[in-house]
Amino acid sequence: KQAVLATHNPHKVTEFERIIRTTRPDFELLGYDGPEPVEDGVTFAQNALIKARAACRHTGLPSFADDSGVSVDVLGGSPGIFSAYWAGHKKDPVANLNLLLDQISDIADPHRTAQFVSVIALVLPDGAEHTVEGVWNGRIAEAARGEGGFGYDPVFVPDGQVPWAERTVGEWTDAEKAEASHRARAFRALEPLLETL
Ligand code: ITT
Repeated sequence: KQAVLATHNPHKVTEFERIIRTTRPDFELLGYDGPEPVEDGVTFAQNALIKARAACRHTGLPSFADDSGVSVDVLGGSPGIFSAYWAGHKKDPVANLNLLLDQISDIADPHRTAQFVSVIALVLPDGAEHTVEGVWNGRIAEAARGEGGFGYDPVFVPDGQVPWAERTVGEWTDAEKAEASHRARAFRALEPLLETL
């Protein structure tokens, strides 16, 4: 069984490989370096579908894509679908998370709630389309910590940790993140559909 993973983000490839390996070692993820469509949707689901459709059209194979980001409650859900380019036209993860820290610098801890969101779209050559969503609740830290993961991981503190030993995702291991993340949650929801490929 195989499907194309339509992303140009190598971190997403590594994370999906790890997520899949634990429950579906037989499943083969094919890379994608075809044309990148314009992501002009207004929701995670629309953008995920745009990417998955383009890959399916280009390869003729079942294709899935992840559109994801961080939604901060006190910012009304921003950066959301604009997470990759929050600080400008160039994808600059450090500038992005510094801008976010700046924007909520006067907000105290209990109000720094946020979600990591991943929507995965699966598009099949016969035209069938599916989307699934994974949400990971947490808070934005006061400062960046840790070198792991990518993007906003150094400033995201997932809920459910022991209060005196809370770590940002940047301080988690790759294996820990692959168990708990928004991406893992979305993928688990997609798994029954992969059975039908
Ligand atoms: P593709 O569109 O090619 O998949 P991309 O990185 O541009 O790659 P998105 O448009 O979905 O993907 O943007 C996702 C952004 O959201 C990403 O660049 C990060 O800034 C943030 N993000 C998503 N998942 C994350 C995670 O697991 N940890 C930290 N930040 C994340």
